[in-house]
Amino acid sequence: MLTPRPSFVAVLFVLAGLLTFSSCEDDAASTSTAPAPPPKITREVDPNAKPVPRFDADSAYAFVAKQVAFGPRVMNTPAHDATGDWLVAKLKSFGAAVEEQKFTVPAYDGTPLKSTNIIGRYNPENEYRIILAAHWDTRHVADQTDDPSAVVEGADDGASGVGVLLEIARHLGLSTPNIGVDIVFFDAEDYGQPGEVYNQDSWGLGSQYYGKNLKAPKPQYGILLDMVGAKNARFGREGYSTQNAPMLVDKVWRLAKGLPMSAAYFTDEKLQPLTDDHFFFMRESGVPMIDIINFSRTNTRGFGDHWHTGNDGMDIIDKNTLRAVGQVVVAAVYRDAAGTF
Ligand code: AHN
Ligand code: ZN
Repeated sequence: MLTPRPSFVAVLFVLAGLLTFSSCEDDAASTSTAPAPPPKITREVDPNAKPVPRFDADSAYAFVAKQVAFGPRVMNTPAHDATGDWLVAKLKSFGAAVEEQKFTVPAYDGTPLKSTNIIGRYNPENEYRIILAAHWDTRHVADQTDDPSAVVEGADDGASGVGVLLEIARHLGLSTPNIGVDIVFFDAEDYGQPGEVYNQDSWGLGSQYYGKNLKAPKPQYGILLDMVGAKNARFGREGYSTQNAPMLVDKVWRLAKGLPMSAAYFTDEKLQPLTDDHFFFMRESGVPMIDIINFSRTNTRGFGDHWHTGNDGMDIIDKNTLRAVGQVVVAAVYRDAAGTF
């Protein structure tokens, strides 16, 4: 099929391709590999940009405690649904345009999971946007402990990331930066199959659904927060993040190292790829997303002793950890809006 000069037909194909790319956001089906990322939009320095707010860790802590007080946010339970209603109301009160993306997906065991991704959008029409995400559901089994009576409260695993993002949403409402920001609470992340077989796709059902159904204007990149509240947490550089968005990881970690409240928490430890919502969101949408997640080889059990046990309650949450993460993320958002990220 190679010709010395481009044939008329080849030129037509190129033109058709250009037209397709300029007029149609939904080109995912045309490729067998990952869908194309959104077109890069160049950033300019804005001397009148809003200053970076001071992240209030007391406020974030209260948002975490409130979620935990509802009880475990396990799929298909009243506590889950009541928490969802509260999250929607909070995002609305912080001035976001709120969408409840409802869907039902079968779990690994066939259970239909009534799921809701909760999205709060700022500047919903803005072409340049970013996504900040965390999962809001709680694991249904404490499968990392032998104690049969253990219940996962999910203070760190779930509520911490949502609490940090609610505090960021509060600031976005008070002083909205000049970029689009999508705050997304993924549902049905933590209903993955327990036991010996590793069923990767049984995890992250909400992020899989959100990525598959992502509409324009698509975000340029994303930041996922998962388990960002435990005392002495450490955030290494997670494998899928580094593979897919090395520059973004560098920027965020460099930013963290310049902030006194954050520096010690963000390490240069290279982590293995971890199955989490960012992996599924990237796979389905083609939009790069990094994961800020408490994982280290120096933790006794990777994610920490409390992970998927009966010990994931408020007593392991430390405001200093919430602040360490929250201040980095809020700075990334406002600096990006200022053209200085
Ligand atoms: C797995 O355990 C396969 N991935 C970790 C993702 C996760 C679970 N995050 C919170 N809970
Ligand atoms: Zn979990």
